[in-house]
Amino acid sequence: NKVIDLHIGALFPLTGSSGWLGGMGCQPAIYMALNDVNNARDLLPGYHLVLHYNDSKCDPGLGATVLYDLIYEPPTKLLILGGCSIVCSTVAETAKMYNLVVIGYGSSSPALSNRERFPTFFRTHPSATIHNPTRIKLFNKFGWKKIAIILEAEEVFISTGKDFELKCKQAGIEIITRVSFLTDPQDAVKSLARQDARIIIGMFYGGAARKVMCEAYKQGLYGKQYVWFLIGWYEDDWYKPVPEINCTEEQMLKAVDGHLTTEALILNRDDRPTIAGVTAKDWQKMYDKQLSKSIENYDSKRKPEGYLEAPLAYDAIWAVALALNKTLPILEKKGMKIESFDYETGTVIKDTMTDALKQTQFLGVSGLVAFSERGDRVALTQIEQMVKGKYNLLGYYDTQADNLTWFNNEEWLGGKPPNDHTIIVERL
Ligand code: ABU
Repeated sequence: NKVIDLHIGALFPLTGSSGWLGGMGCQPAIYMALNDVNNARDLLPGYHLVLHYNDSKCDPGLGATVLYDLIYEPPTKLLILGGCSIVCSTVAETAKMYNLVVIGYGSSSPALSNRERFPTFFRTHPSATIHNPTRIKLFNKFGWKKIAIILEAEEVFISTGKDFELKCKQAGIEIITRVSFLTDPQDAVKSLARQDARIIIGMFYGGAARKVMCEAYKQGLYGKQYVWFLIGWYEDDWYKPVPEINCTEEQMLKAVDGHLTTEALILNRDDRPTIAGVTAKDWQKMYDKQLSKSIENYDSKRKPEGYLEAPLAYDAIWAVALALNKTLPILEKKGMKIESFDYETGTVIKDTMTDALKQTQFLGVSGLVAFSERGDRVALTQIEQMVKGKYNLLGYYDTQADNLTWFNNEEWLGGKPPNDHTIIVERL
């Protein structure tokens, strides 16, 4: 029997100088998954998934061009995979007009949970709101009541910041200032210094993080009186200066010393076999091997961006394959075939696919994959601290059970956690 190709379009943020360039780590995981689903005997019998992709550089403008090329260059794509949030928003808003379902493997923006704006969008990546209860748990643990926020003016961080402020208000925590910047954080960091900010939440992409922390060094916002909370999905050596950063490695190391990070735990933690047929730990070993084959001169000590999110990318393909598999008999009953999908008249196929995705549930390498009405994943968060350029694990937080597992590994430059404001000691 003839095997029919089903075509999937993908945008990978592979190169560029800003945003999240996680395509490097996620693309090999997606090819692993394609290989596995195409070889799974009972899945999509008679069909073969084929990927067509291009580099979005995590740039929304370029992302739109890549999307139009994927749409208008034959063959017709059945759905689209998207990476970073700022590209995914553009892609998901446009794709719905072509009856295209979009699956985000690397998009954390809470704004993407808006079903009215993004009715055909699903993601395996947890929403960035997942960090906020963890941050508040830590403020309470260390007695911090006055918090400052600095964010890159992108929807992903603005919407995470809004959720954070709301949760702080509910917890009786004061936001003493919220500053944002487009490209140059100099004025925003100055403003933090003027407001006597001590506990500072930073929400930005890795490239901007380098600029902010270099500026923090210049303005003296580092050391024993300050605690920075940053996002945990940057590469381990993200703080190392690049040509556009005007700080030395030594200065950057001083600025980032002691900062805390929060991040969703993305690899399944128990020893049950996952959809990959192996435990998540074994899958990780297979993925590590795949990386050394896919990336030229791969240095296993220097993980590519997107390494952390690779399980989400792998599971995204399985979610697609399982959902498509579910649509086949439904479409058959209606006298339709999935390969007859086209952008103008594809409403029934698109609706059948979105319904199938909503019902799709499986144990992926990233844990339980299920798409709630709002499309969000639930996950544990992990808290780390950078000491002398290396991240140490401090603990885990389970938001749903309100359970903080803490290893007492934190190190404070002043021997104890700093105060959240200047304490004025009056002399008699
Ligand atoms: N963990 C990567 C998230 C990147 C993004 O939301 O754009």
